[in-house]
Amino acid sequence: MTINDIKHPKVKAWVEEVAKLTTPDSVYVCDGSQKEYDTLMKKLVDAGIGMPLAKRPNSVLFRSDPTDVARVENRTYIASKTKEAAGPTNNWIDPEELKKTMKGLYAGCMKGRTMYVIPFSMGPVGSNIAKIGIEITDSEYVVCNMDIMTRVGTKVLDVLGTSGEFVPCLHSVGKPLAKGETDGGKWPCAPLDSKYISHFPEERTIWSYGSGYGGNALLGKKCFALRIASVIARDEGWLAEHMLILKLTNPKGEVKYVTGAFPSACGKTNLAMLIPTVPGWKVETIGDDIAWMKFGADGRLYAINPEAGFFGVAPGTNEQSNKNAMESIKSNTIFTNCALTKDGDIWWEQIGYDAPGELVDWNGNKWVQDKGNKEQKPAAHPNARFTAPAKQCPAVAKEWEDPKGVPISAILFGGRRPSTIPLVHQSKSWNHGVFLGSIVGSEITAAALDLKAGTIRRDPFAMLPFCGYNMGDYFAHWINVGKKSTEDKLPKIFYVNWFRKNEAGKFMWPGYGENSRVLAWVFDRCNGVDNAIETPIGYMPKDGTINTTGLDVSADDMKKILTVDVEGWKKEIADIRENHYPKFGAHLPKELAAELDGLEKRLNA
Ligand code: SAT
Ligand code: MN
Repeated sequence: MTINDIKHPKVKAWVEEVAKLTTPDSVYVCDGSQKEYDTLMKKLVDAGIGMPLAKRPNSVLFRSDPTDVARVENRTYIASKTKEAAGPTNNWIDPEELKKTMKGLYAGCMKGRTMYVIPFSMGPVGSNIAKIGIEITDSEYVVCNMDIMTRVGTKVLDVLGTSGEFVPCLHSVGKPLAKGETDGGKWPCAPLDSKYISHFPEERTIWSYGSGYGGNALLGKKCFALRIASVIARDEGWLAEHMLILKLTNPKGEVKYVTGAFPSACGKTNLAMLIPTVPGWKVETIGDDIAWMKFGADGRLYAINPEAGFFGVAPGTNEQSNKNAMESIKSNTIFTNCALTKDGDIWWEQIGYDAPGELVDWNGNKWVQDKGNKEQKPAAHPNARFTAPAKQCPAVAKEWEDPKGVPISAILFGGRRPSTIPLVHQSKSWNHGVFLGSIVGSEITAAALDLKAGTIRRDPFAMLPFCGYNMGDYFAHWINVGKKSTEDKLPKIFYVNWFRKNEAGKFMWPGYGENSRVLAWVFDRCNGVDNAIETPIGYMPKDGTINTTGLDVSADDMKKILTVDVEGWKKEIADIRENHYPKFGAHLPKELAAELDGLEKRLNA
C-alpha cells in the first residue's frame, strides 16, 4: 500500500511530515499479509543480514551489532514537561531540548532506505481494551518482528477509520545510506551515545533512534504497552502492567485466571507456560510479559494480553525448563544472537544438549564447545531472543484472544530473594497488596553497577524500567484502583519467592513445574478453602496445605521457607525506610507509609 491508501488525515499528515524530515527513498504502508512478511524477510536474507535455518521451517537467524544487544536503560527517556512528572526512577530530559536533538538526528536519517508505516493493534483488533499504534520504521527486521508480536495491517486501518485515536511511534536505526551504499551484511544501528529511546507522555508519542534491538525498536512492547500505556491507564482508571497471564484449572475442571509481575530473569515466560507436577492441574498461557486490566461491569478486573507473540530469552530455555516454549519455536520464528550449527539449526547455552560440533557464535566467529574451560565466552549472547507467534504455543488458552479479557482472581508478585521472603504469603487487603508490589526486588548476587552484593535492587511491580510517570504517583494509582471495587471482587494479592537458599547457597525450592504446588494453594485460597493462618506478614499456608507428595524438599527446608523470619523482616523494614521509600518524597501515598508502620507493629507485638 502507499501513502494514498491512508484514509485518516492525521495519520497521513504525520507520515508525510516524517518522510519530509527523514528523506527515505520510498514509503510503504504495511498490509500485514504473509506475502509481505515473506518479501521483507527475503530482502533481509538477500542482504546477508538474515540466515534461513534449514532445520526450522520459515525461520531465520539474525546477528545484531555487538553494541546493540539489549534495551538501553541509560538512553531511555521519559520526557514529560516537568522532571517531577517523570519522577525519581526515570531519566528525564526537557522535551523541547530532546526534540531539537532528535530532529537533528532524524534529518535525512532514512536516506537510501524504505520507510515502512506499520498500523498495529495492541490487543485483539477491535477489542475495547485494545489500543492502536502506528510505527514508522526504516528496518525490515522491525516490520517482521512487529508482524509476529502485534496485529498488523489493513484490518487495523479499518478500525482506525478517519478519526480514531493512535499512538505515533517513530523509529529509525539511524544509519542512512549514501548512493549505491548497502549495509554489506551488517546489522544497521547508530553508536551508543546517539541512541535515544524517548517517550513524550503528555503527547502520548514515542521517538526511538539508533537501535534495532528488541524493546528499543519494537515500539509496541515496552514503549507503548507499558510506558505510554501506564500513563493512559492512570488517566483512564485501569492498569497497564509488566505481568504474565495464566489460566489455571483444578482437577474438578474449575478455572481461575492469575497474573504475575516478576523482575527480568525470574522466569515469567516459564511460569506462564508451566507444566504442573501436581496431578490433575492444568496451566495454560494467555500472555508472558504484559497485561492490560480494566474493570468489567461486574466490578472485576479483566485482563488482555496486548501482544500476539513471545519475545523470549533463548539461553536457559530447554525441554525441562520450558517444553512449551521449545514447541512454540519449531517454525515461523525469528532468532536473534543465537549460535548457528553446521546443519542449519540454532543452539544456545543450556539448550539441554551439547553443541553439535563446530558452531558459528553470535559474533559470527567459529566456536567449539570447551566444557573444561569455565572462562569460555558463550556461543549465544545472554540476551539472545526468539520471536514466535503465541498461537504456536501448545499451551495457549483458547480464550487468549478473547476481546473481553479474562477475569483475574489473583495477582502474584515476586523476585529473587535468597532470604527473608517466604515461599508464599497473601496480603491482608488490597492496600497491603499494593505495599507488597511496591517492595518487589531481587537481591544482587554479584556486585553489579553501583550496588553491593547482598543489597536488594528494588523493582516495584517489576515496572522500574517501564513506568511512564512518577513511580510514587503510580503507587497512588494502584491504591485508587482498589477504591473502584470491593475486596471480594478485587484480585487477591500474593507474594511468591521461588529463590530461597540455604546456608550452603543451594536453592531450597526446585521451582519450574513444582511451582504448580503454590499455584494450587493460591487457587484454593481464591476458592474460599480454609487453608491459611494469619501471621504478622499476611496469610500463609496452614500446615500440610501445600501438596508435597512426590516433592524432593526436606520437611526441615519446607518449614523454613514457610515460616515468618521475624529478624529478616525487621531488616527489610529498615531497608525500605532508609533506602527505598524516601526516594518518592511527597509522592509516596500515605497508605503505603501506614502499611509499613502496621507491618512493623505486628512484627513487634
Ligand atoms: O527487549 S525487550 O524490552 O522487549 C525485553 C526486555 O528487555 O525485557
Ligand atoms: Mn518483560
